[in-house]
Amino acid sequence: MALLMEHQFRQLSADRQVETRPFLDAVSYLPLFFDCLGPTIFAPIKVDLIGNITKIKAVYDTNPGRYKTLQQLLEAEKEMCGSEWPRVGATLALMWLKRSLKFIQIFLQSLVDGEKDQSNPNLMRVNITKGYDVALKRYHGWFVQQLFKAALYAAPYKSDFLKALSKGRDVKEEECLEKIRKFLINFSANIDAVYDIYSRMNADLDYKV
Ligand code: 0SG
Repeated sequence: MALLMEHQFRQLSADRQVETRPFLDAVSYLPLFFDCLGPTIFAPIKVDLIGNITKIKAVYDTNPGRYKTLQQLLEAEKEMCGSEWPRVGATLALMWLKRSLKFIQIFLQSLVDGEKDQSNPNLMRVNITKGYDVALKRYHGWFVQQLFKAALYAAPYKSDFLKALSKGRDVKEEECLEKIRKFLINFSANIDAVYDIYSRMNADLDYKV
């Protein structure tokens, strides 16, 4: 849990604008989240996530003043890229990144809500599947969906996952879940705000990979 709590997302201000720099700082620790699920098998997912973050950061670094908020960044690319937008640059990278973040959000929320397989309460398949169904499934074709189903069986036990999130320390499950609850407050608000930008700007694309 230390992993998440040490790198909290910023509380949004009243206008719900997401500032690019703090957002990038906070998401840069999230690839480690997939190490807690399984460092080897989930390495390709981590690579994909790091690729998204690197791409957004590369665009931001070209003009931090102009791209102070994520909305400004999307608006600038929309203006610059014409008909290719939104399937370009940081707009495309953030479109996929937000889906991975939504997966993490729904998965963790389901854990703290106590959703479980009553006959195997230490498994997390119910929680992981919920995250996947809500955030990603519709964007994956048959092959990737089968990969997901297979990968589900490599997911760790909840107790091992919570221990990994706590950087190897033995912590009580309820204590850990309480910290996740706190982490989710700002995390969820940031993700919801990013989804709202895509919806307002009609920037989301519905194709499958
Ligand atoms: C979901 C399957 C999990 C299986 C894990 C084990 C085996 C791994 C096998 C590899 C499959 C990994 C899944 C990756 C899928 C990616 O194809 C998609 C789409 O990726 C985007 O594609 C890129 O992220 C974009 O990068 S960008 O920064 O340059 O813009 C871009 O390349 C885009 C293509 O765009 S196009 O040119 O077509 O317009 N990525 C995802 O779906 C995110 C994956 C998150 C998975 C999270 C959770 C699963 C957890 C499982 C736990 C049991």
